[in-house]
Amino acid sequence: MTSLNSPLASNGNGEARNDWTREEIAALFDLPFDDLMWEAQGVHRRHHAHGEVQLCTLLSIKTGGCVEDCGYCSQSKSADSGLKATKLMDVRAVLQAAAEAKDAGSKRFCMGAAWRNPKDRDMPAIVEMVEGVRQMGLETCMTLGMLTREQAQTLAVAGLDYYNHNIDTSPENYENIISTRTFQDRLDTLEEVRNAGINVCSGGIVGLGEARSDRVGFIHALATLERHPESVPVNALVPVKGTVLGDMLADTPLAKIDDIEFVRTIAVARITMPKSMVRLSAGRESMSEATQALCFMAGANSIFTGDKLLTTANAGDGKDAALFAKLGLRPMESEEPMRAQMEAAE
Ligand code: SAM
Ligand code: DTB
Ligand code: SF4
Repeated sequence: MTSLNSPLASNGNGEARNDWTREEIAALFDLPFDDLMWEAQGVHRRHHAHGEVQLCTLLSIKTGGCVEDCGYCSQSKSADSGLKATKLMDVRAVLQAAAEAKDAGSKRFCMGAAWRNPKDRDMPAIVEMVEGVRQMGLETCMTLGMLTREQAQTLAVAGLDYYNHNIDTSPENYENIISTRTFQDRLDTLEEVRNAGINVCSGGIVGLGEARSDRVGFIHALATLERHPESVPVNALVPVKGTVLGDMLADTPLAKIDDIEFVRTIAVARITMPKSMVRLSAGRESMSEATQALCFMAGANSIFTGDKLLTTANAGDGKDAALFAKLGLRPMESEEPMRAQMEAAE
């Protein structure tokens, strides 16, 4: 078992470790729950302003009709979810939605497209969206599928702050969830994003019917990247009728991820990637306040706000405001100055 006195999360000089072994990560998952939470809280308080939660807003700028076959996704052509496919949104409509998100207190605006990869003819509109949202003083994030080197560089020049590209699950479970691309394809795009100088947002989904060892493998893959992703979204599967995994969950309700196991995953992400923002992402709508509170205690410090994620429902601003008041949480002002302060104090 991992010693609780060891400098688990850093290599002793304040740098985040990227030499985690699977055994070490499995040992964290195996800790008694209170030891795991204690350790995660300690790491969280050493590296972040505790009690502050970053608010991000999602917008689906191109919905449905996706040629990929991700087993969880309502937007895949292979799913029978009844979702109507749309074209890429008009730039002005995107900027209008961003302005509304800003008025609601959001600091990051994440734009998602149901593409395997963007076509070069889409890039001018994408660039206009990034530039326009940035001019409003919001942090920008895009998730558009796989990128070529040139596309990553175009987004970097446009000033894109973050690119979201999830590895989703362990390398060995990947082909059970998605057959139209490989785990290595994901890593290749992450490398292009990193090399272009864009901040990396990469995480995954739990509750796909995966084994604990897959959750270990998922965190291990992220925590051993040369540089940890700046943002790590952890999604709980939102079961959508007509998708392979949504239907699986409807048929076998016992396959639903246990709440405590979900909290453990957040805690292990926090400990192994101490400086990253860990986002409690999809799945909050059906999560109790108590489970969400445990996720924040385990080190989650970012959420998606608003009534809608991309195509499914989210908890909503009213519920979140009430939860923040109950828990004494505060919306984070902006991540960058906060990170600089924490690093200066280390
Ligand atoms: N097409 C792009 C891609 O796959 O990278 C961007 C959009 S995709 C919807 C972004 C991420 O949302 C996925 O990688 C997955 O982690 C998450 N996601 C999609 N559907 C979900 C669901 N039903 N429940 C939980 N997370 C989901
Ligand atoms: C991420 O990890 N989760 C977000 C964002 N990145 C793009 C998407 C969640 C989607 C949930 C299902 C839906 O609304 O379609
Ligand atoms: Fe397409 Fe992304 Fe959905 Fe996969 S997760 S089907 S790539 S939109």
